[in-house]
Amino acid sequence: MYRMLIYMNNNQSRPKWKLKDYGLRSTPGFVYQQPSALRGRTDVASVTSWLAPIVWEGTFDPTLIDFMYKKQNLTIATTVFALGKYTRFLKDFLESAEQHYFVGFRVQYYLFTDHPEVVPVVKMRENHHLTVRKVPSMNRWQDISMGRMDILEKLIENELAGEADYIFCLDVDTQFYGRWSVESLGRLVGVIHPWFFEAPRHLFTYERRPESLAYIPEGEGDYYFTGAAFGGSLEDVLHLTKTCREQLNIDTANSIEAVWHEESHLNKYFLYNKPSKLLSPEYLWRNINAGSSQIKTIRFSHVAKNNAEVRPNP
Ligand code: 5GW
Ligand code: MN
Repeated sequence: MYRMLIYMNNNQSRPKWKLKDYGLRSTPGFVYQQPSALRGRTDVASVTSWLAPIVWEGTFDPTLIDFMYKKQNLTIATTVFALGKYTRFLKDFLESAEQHYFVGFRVQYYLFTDHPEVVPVVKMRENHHLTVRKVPSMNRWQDISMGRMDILEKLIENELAGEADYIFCLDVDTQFYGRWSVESLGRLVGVIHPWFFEAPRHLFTYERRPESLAYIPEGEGDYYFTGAAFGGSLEDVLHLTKTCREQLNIDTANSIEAVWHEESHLNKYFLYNKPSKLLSPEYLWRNINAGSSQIKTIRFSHVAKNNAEVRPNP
């Protein structure tokens, strides 16, 4: 009896969001272009110093990876927040996502808004679903930063187990212009910020005051990551959101606000919890009209916005 109780407890304490991982399997007879041990992109790095891939156009074969991931029957949860006047971005965000985002795979969007009545009706592909959740209005940056991490943590912890395999958290003032799909999946995924991919680390806008828990000392730092897109497995993103939320809370209690809010905390997190995959700035570009020789395709980009017009008055 005693043993049986222990057994049952152990059984119940198994992580409920365990990542499906059957490896990547191909099939005899499935033909695709031969990968090369010699040729690849030479103008960009496609691997970090801790051997995580950096995804750029030309580093993966979409035909092959789509074929292998189809066998895994995955669901990708995707969160987006649209509070106040940011609801104006929803139509282009959702319509373009339905053109380019995980086409052929199961997607469950969770949209958090204080104005559910103005959410546009967008035709969803088969296997893509949108859930709208009402949240209280928040006006201050600090509340939105904190609120996002808190809501994400609760969503993963309480609702996503068994419902999704991976999650991405995206800004809404954005649009998709090209494929964003299974090549982006990994345990912990960060996107290199489009303004800093060419910059030395001392120019990164990390938090430099030791009083903040987002503090990164001079001489440290790998990349500068955007706060506008991150993701990974439920388990890893839960740990990320929990950590960032706790550290944002402690900073607030100490009356300090990190220079770039949750983006600063995210950068601190990624420095000491190395992402297993990095997405190049193709996965969050500055603006569709901006060019750069290394960016062969723009997949997702911030759209131009007038901050004074869309942000609440402080
Ligand atoms: C943003 C800045 C100051 C005060 C409020 C906001 C705000 C952010 C808002 O009023 N409504 C809102 O939905 N957001 C969410 O936070 C959106 O999903 C938005 O994409 C995300 C990050 O804010 P952004 O896009 O203004 O930040 P940047 O650094 O991309 O310009
Ligand atoms: Mn944004």
